[in-house]
Amino acid sequence: MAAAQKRGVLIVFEGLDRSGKSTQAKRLVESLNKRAEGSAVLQAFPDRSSPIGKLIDQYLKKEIDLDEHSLHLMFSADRFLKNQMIRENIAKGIDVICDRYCYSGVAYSLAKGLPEQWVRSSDVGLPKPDAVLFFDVSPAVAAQRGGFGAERLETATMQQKVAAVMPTLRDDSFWKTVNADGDLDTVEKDVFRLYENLNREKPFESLEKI
Ligand code: NYM
Ligand code: MG
Repeated sequence: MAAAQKRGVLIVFEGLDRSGKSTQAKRLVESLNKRAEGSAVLQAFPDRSSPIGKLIDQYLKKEIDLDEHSLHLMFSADRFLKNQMIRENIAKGIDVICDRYCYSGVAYSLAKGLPEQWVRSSDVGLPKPDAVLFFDVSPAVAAQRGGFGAERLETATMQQKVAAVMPTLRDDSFWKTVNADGDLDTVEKDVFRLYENLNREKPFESLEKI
């Protein structure tokens, strides 16, 4: 009898801007696909190409204004549009790597002062990550990596607020800290070590709370 196929894993990269999470999420997917073609997919949130993501993109580029509550729900809805895709891939044994997830959603909205319980509720039911890799970058190193972008929310004040909130969302049962101050190759190796240690035997779950 053939061995039962192992499920894929859901890995989320979270952290502040310029912590290197997008670069490393891309590197992990590339290296997994080099080892076995089609074994991993990358999903950035917001997905700026989806109908909802296009509106979010316009907001971030300051082309349109949006009510903050609506915006929060749009970020959540953008993730739920990928709910089925994530679950199908995991069931097929394909790893899904996300560049940001609901923790960015909650952290940015709490940083803006939206009501906590309300903010934390709209992503309940999403696929639960097997691991959240929190990219911990020191302010000094982040500053060396270049200035802020021109998008909305990319300000020092907002980054400080998000930096204060993000660690409060931490759940040690599945969050892992990545020292993001290192050079690209060192961080890549650290990420890969964490990847290799993930447990594919335990059943895939949905988020019951955030
Ligand atoms: N952002 C991202 C939110 O405010 N809420 C969310 O749910 C998510 C996923 O959008 N400033 C913010 C964080 C970033 C911006 O930037 C998306 P990028 O560079 O595409 O990751
Ligand atoms: Mg960014």
